[in-house]
Amino acid sequence: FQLYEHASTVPVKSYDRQKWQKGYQSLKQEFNYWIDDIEGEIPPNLQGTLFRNGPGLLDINGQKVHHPFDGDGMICAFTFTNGKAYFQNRFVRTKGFVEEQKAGKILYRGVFGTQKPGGWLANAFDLKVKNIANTNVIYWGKKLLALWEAAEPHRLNPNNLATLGMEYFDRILQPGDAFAAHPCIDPSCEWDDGKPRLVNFSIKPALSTTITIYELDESGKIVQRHAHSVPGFAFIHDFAITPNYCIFFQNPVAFNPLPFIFGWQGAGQSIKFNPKEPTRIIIIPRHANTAISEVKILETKSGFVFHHANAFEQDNEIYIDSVCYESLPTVDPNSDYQETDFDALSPGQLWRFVVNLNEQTVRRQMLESRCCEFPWVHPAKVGRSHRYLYLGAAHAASGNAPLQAILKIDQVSGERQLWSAAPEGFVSEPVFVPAPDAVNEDDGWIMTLVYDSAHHRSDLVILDARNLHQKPVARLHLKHHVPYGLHGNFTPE
Ligand code: 3ON
Ligand code: FE
Repeated sequence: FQLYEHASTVPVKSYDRQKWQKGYQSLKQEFNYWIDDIEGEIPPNLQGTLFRNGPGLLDINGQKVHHPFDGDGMICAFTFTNGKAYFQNRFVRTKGFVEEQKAGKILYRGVFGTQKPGGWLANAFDLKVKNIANTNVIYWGKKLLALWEAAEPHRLNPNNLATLGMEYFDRILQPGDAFAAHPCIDPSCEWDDGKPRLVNFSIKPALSTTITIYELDESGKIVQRHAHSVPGFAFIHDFAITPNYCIFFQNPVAFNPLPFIFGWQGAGQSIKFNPKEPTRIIIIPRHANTAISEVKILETKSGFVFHHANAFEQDNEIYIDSVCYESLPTVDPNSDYQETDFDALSPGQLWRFVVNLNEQTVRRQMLESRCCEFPWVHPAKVGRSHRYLYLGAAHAASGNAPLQAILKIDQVSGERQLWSAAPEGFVSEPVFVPAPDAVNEDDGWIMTLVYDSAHHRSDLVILDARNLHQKPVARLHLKHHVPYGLHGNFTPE
């Protein structure tokens, strides 16, 4: 009996690393077809398209990229009409993609350590960047835009995903300018008669960093742009908005450009996280004509933050919910990402920060200790207080592990719901799609692309967001796998 009890306390892994690895094979083919292998039923009132982006190529003609974040962007589109779904995937025809496919070899260094063949001498002093358009995709102002934070957006045809060229928004962006991969849509901008606006930023890091904010109206026109300089180097992947503010977390990092310049490693690998230093919370007013128009910078301890779930203003304070890591490991030039030792890394955990601008203080509190990433809220709650949060999460309640489950957090009742695809399934970002006749905040669906390692194929899983404990509303089996991706958005049009 004792033996049995002992055995049951030995943690059993919910995943097998070799099975997880297979989700990082390139998908070289481009498809378009009606999905005919469906479990459950696609809700007939679900109309629109889910676009999502991510690295589609993890190698160039057999030469591996050093990290998935260096992989060429491939867009997937799932179009829903009258209970049926059409699938398409297509690579963004970036300049680098086209050149490398023609050459059959790596021609560009990647930010996360991909090197041209030939050792450091072949890479030294080559500081060109390849705009890989792999991080997000969004339909705004009748334009479908593929985003990568270090360069310009690519514009795509929303019907067949063909690449139309680079987007400069009536020349407000200049060649070489960046446009981040994490726009926020303010559902109702009080400075624009309550119409929605897309708010995004760009980062130009140096000894001090320039943060530029862009606001685009419904027609896709940039109607506001303002730039601010903040002290120190900054690597900022995401931000959050409220009706009055843009909020950035400046993670404590140091950047040493020499190993990058001399060809030893990528620029992203030359960033070192310094856990002893505080995180700076940068608060930039969205509207210059507000009473409080100056930039405020406060300090806290946060570890490293990639993604924010949401922010809102309440009782003269600003609330920000973010996924934080205790430390950020540098991508080692000699390591293989497919050999990741999950147990050796710190998990992402959800924290709430409360900023009091009058008192210049920051309070913080952990909301969820389970390993999680890719937070989402109802699109109408962006910048407003939300009740529900959806995240990709680990199957197990503690420890660091690949994302195999979808977690719903009810911030009013404290209830948690978990839908798990373990042991064979690995999930991606949960996109929340409001139901057309919605009354409550969770009336809608969660869509997530799940890699099924048992069949080496991916499924689009549609969950009823009101109750993740029910079996999925529908499970759409693709004819092939889709490599683990990054971000996307649903558009009802
Ligand atoms: O000076 C430079 C400033 C800058 C903007 C430094 C720099 C070259 C590193 C840089 C470029 C940054 C880029 C291109 C960042 C790209 C990030 C990216 C493609 C993805 C980030 C994803 C983040 C997360 C947390 C993903 C998690 C995924 C999972 C848990 C599951 O697979
Ligand atoms: Fe991101």
